[in-house]
Amino acid sequence: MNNKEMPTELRKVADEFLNSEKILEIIEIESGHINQTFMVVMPECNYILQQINTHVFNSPFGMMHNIKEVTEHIRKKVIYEGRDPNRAVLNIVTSRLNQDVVIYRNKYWRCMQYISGAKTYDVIESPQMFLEVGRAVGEFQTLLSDFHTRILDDTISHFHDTPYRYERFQDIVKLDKCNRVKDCQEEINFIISHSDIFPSIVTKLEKKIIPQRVTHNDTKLSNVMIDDETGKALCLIDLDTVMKGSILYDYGDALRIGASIAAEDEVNLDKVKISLELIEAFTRGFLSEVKDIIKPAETDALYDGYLIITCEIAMRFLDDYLDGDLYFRTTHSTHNLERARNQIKLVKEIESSEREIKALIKRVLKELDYSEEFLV
Ligand code: GN1
Ligand code: MG
Repeated sequence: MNNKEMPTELRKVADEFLNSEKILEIIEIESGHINQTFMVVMPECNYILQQINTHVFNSPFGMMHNIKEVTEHIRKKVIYEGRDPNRAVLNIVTSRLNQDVVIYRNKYWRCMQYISGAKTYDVIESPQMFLEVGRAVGEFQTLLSDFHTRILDDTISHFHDTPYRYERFQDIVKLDKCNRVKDCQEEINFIISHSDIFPSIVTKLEKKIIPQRVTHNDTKLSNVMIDDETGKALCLIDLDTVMKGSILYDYGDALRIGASIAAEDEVNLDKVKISLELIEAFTRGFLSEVKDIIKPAETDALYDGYLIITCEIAMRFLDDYLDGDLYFRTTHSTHNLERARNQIKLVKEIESSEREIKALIKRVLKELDYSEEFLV
């Protein structure tokens, strides 16, 4: 829509952050399952205007506090390293009144710079591209390894607390408020049959076998900006869920989408397959960046991260289907069920390649000269 066609609400909000006179166009971007996103096209550069979904993020100020703190920390480091802070980190645009969030008619909005000459992808195009993504996910961990988790709000509590989510899932199944259990008993049984694997990461965190870190928690491929010219991954975006967590979920979530040949809602399950070549490329990029910070107890459990997060997301899609599609944005009534089936197929693929995946992780660790304690 051009400046004249723009709804008054959008124009008013844009005007709080930018000079709306100069706006050439506002385009709605369909990507992302939670917030509503618009690209604001201006003569010099573009911006992202987002309406925050406060049903999901009930503390928008806490969320923005996390994003501000984390991006500030990364910005200082990339400047020190001589890199361009406009491309190597997400940049928040504040309002005329210097606020990170503008509230207009009870809706919460925020604005960010769009990195020009770069974009995100929904499906990976080559192993080299995925190696780059692995580097970006690993680098994010390394840049934040000296950032204290206590500074951050728990934006969504129990976000990757898989056993907690399983408890809620069982309640939703029992309630069956939309009478949909009958459509997906097989899928429900699949989740139940995998529930024994759910606690392993949170238990290790609780027992301090693995460390709590500042993690991204939503490392899906479409949250990584890739430079059009160089093909290099520039930075991670969508920092809404940055909070304390385990590196294992970040590793696994990136593979969940990036190493799958098909899109997350592909309904032809024959197409839903994992690529060992892609897993290896990502693992190489990731492990090359985290070498100085990762612990043997973490590299030992990388496979578990991949399996558990994929199962967790399958459960979350199924949960939302049973709950009447209140959480994830959907385009049709069976969308969440289709996503759940897709993710369940991925879980089966991951399980049948367990030996190969574990072997390739070891191979990469060796190739990158990780010390003996990582190789036993
Ligand atoms: C949601 O907003 P988006 O699309 O980046 C979700 C993630 C899921 C993902 C599945 C806050 O991410 O946890 O992994 O969908 N974000 C939230 O595609 O729940
Ligand atoms: Mg998100």
